[in-house]
Amino acid sequence: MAHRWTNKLTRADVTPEAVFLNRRQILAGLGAGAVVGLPGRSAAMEDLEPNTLEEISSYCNYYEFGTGKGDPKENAHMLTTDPWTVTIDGMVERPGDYSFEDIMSRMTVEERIYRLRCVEQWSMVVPWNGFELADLLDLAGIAPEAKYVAFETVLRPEEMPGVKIPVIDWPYVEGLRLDEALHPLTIMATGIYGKPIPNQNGAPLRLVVPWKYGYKSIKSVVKITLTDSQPPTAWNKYSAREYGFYSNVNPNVDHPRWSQATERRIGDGLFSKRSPTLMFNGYEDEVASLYEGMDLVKNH
Ligand SMILES: Nc1nc2c(c(=O)[nH]1)N[C@H]1C(S)=C(S)[C@@H](COP(=O)(O)O)O[C@H]1N2
Ligand SMILES: [Mo]
Repeated sequence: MAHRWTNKLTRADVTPEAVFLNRRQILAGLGAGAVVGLPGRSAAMEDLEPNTLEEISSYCNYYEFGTGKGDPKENAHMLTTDPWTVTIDGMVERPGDYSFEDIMSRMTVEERIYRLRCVEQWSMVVPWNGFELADLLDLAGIAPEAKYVAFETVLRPEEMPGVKIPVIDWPYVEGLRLDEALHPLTIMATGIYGKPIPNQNGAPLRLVVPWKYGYKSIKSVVKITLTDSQPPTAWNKYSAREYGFYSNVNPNVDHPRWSQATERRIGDGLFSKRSPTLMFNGYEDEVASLYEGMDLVKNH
């Protein structure tokens, strides 16, 4: 397909998790000084050392299962993810209900290792398995008048104990401009470390937009609507002053209540050195052109 992009951050094959755990232990044993001296390891590569599946699936934000970081792991087993249907409607040629099996049978799943930067100043690195959102939208055929893509998470109060509390105006909704949605970095993830995505991470399929704050990556998607007007987003409805539509990772634009200049990597320990946050979460070369001429303070 024309929009195929060679991901320089991705290994060709899924490396078994055990290899990574082993490598981490070896690196920990050598100490930081020795790591820097290892041949063939650039600083950027070191930074993209994936977190363990245990870390990724234990420290989660999925408020439908509770607001504590450990709540989703505790409660998300209640979510029924099979059967699963994604409704694709609005400005498309072939609106309808697409079953998860049907989608999977038509997609090529590949691995993408992305840094996830949460607005709460933590980050982790996740080896996702997924496919480009553009390929999913191609199934339905984008109508020429479409300008935005709206997403919706499943809402099942009987399976989601967290929705009893109206933290968010449920269901959780998100939106992207069409060019952001079609960017080859934007994926629908269906797995982590080559296994089906854990429920607490958004099973059976979730959006991942690596240059935006984590909350743009909406979980357990049941509805995708192509539209010509900017869609509402869950956190913008909660507080428009704090959470804009774009939500691009930007170390120069602080959240009104805290700085976004640095981040703490999950797994490094609470007292480890914080790292500087990178513009567009390190994906500046790939995505800066989408925002040329835009005021990124106003359009935060
Ligand atoms: N439906 C839904 N999607 C969601 C959230 C949520 O509470 N509900 N939290 C978001 C936030 S704030 C972050 S940081 C990421 C976290 O993804 P992870 O838990 O898989 O790391 O999911 C995002 N997607
Ligand atoms: Mo987040």
